[in-house]
Amino acid sequence: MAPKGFPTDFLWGGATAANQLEGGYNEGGKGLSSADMIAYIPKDQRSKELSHAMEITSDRIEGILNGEIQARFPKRDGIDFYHRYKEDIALFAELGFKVFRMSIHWSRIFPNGYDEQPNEEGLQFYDNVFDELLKYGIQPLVTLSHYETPLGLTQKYNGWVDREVVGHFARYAETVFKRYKDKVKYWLTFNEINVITISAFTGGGVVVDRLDNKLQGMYQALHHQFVASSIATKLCHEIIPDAQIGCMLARMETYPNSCNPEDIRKAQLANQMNLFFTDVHARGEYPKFMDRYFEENNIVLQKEAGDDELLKQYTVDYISFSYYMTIAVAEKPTGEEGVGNLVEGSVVNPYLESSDWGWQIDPIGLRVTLNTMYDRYQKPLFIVENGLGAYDKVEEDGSIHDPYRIDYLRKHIEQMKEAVRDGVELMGYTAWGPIDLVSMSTSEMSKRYGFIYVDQDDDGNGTLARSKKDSFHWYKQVIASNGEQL
Ligand code: BGP
Repeated sequence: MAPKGFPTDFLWGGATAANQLEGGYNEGGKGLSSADMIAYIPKDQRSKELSHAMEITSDRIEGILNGEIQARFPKRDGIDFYHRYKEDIALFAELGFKVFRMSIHWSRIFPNGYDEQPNEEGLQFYDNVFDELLKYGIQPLVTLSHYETPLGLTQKYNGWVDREVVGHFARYAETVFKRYKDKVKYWLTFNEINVITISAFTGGGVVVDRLDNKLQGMYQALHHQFVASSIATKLCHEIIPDAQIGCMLARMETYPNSCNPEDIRKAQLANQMNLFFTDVHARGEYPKFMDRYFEENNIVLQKEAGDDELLKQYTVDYISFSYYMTIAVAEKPTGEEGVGNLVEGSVVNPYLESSDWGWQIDPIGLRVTLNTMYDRYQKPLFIVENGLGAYDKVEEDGSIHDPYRIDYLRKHIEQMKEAVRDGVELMGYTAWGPIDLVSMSTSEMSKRYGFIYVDQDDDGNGTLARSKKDSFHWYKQVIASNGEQL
């Protein structure tokens, strides 16, 4: 019989990343990371690219380091979770969270990435955070690398393009597995692993102007991350036998713009190129269709002996992904281009509404995605990011009415429930940015996702005080009713 609702052990919660949440970019012995190199570009000077972090050049890094270019830090480097984690976690507990997704900022533990010894103060900070979560019965779900490659690894090796980084990552993973083995049972290796082929700096600390062949470098860096992910999976199972470790993909379900077979084929290829990443993580081998892509783009991966066996043997326990929107493509696109130039030939889907940032809102697409992925892998799935970035208004009495956010989330959760009825094995759902945090793609504070409002503006001014939005009370009831009261 098809299940009627969510399983009783369904993991409801929220998701964050250290670099957008913590602040304290230079406190407690932390080194700089790729995330700290994101320059702040005011809205009117930005292009329509999804992210201003797309191509970070050597000059830009230099400019940030010598203070000529304004970086996100020190004013916009988070919302001060570093000092306020107790207050924030108490609010998550009030929401009824079963799980809290966060990342360990790698450069808090190994400030340069290649250091021999970890930084005790950084390790202690995460001990404190995990203890606080567990005090309320909230399970931490920890991402090892959320766009946070230590800058030292960029400077020394040009990031993940160099095989040496695999060893440094393995040491970092082993260090945190050993340290937190009694506290953390859910792990993720790389956030949105596919982003490395869109923005090599964001995903892998790779400065592309230092590469002779951009595509070759990006895919080589990716191969190193696949290998590192398998090594981390192996280590995790050895050190924490009762833990589960997964991968993470920015899922971009892509629709053909019409039933013209040319559009259908274009969409199929875009989906293959997106699912390729989870194919390697979950099936343990490169899919055949990538051979042609590599050949046509003169990409020759340098693999070491044993890599293929490693990928095959240490596949992930579950597959997680972020889901914000879908994309439509046409072989011969006309009209306005879809958001972010993420997929070549993208067009605006006339059947869908868009957020203020042009991300097309598609709850049914989430059901489609869940079914597609479960059909393909038959592994448990976990939605670890979903939400609506929106402008919020604080009323004179301090209240914040955000029915648009409730509407977005409600419709997506309804479709999740349908997918569970379709037979999809879904472990949990963590809404992105349960507390307002700094936007990844724009560095804005005003692109808000939270149930909890944070008083900080785009220039980093504000009291940082926390307050509850209407959606806070709504999500609390969703969790308490295990998704029945939407
Ligand atoms: C994902 C990232 C997150 C996050 C989210 C929302 O791609 O994993 O770090 O920020 O997108 O994006 P944005 O902050 O740009 O709205």
